[in-house]
Amino acid sequence: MQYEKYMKKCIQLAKQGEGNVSPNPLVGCVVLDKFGNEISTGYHARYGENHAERDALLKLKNGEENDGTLIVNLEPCSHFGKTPPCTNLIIERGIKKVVIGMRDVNPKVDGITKLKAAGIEVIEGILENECKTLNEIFIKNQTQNKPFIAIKTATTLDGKIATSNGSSKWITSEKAREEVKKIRNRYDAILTTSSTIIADNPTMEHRKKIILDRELKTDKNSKIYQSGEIFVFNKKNTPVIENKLDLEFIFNRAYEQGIKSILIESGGILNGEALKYTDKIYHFIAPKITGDNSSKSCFDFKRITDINESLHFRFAGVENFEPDILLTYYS
Ligand code: AOF
Ligand code: ZN
Repeated sequence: MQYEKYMKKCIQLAKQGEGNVSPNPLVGCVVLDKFGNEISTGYHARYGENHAERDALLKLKNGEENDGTLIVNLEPCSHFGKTPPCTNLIIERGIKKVVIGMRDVNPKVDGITKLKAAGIEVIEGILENECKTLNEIFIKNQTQNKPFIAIKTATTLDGKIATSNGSSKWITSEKAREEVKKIRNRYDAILTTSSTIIADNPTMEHRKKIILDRELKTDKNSKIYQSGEIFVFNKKNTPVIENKLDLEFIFNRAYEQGIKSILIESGGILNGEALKYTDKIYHFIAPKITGDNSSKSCFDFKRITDINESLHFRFAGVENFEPDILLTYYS
């Protein structure tokens, strides 16, 4: 289909907003003139700033968009939020056709009806699955009022994240670790535990860091505390259930504080506990084997005796970061 290549471009443009638009969605836009020539592009760059459609249209000053087509990965908004409705500007500028990737899940938005009422042709559902994946965080937030939770782990072929004495640097290669930085940027906060801080003293460069430290055992001089905004959960400010900090409470509290997505980067015990809240798993695998039964596993939570009782996940993709791979799963 002729519009797919432009929708792909919208998705690419939208990704330029990663790390800056939360809690808003990632949105990109392409404008074609009445002959089908691309005349402008735009994207939502930062929370509170222009939406993608407005960004693309305001770059045009001579009316060349008149009778043109606007392609956008999300249904244009029709409400007054931080910015005025995009539908109004689209109508004012004489756009004839609007091509949309997915409908907006925000109940305040009903742009399609408004556009159609103004006589604009609307085509929906172009690369809809890709558009939904792009905004999986926004969709979960809007439909469930909960943060999107992901786990990142990096293991050997035998599923180990460290040897029995805790040695873990480095399992994966430089290339894979560079990718981890990109993944982190898509999330509002990273989350780790006192055990990981004490064992590895990681920096985990990020804007926001959630630290689970039940007994307040971590040294405030640890590298993780030296940058970013820090949120510490401990037994004084968090309910404890069976000797563990209540994860649901932590996720809800984080959400109230504007953290709409969390990337967990910790050990097998927390990973195991967090699984039931987890939406997505990023699993890097290095072609190495520790061969030691007492090495630490990436998900360490219960002993299953019947293989049919294993938890099941939905395969989402595999990428090559030679010599390592990244497997992605949804729960
Ligand atoms: C965006 N960027 O490019 C589009 C959005 O408070 P506001 O005015 O920024 O409105 C946010 C809502 O607008 C958002 O929840 C979504 O439903 C809709 N569309 N949002 O941030 C965009 N097109
Ligand atoms: Zn808008």
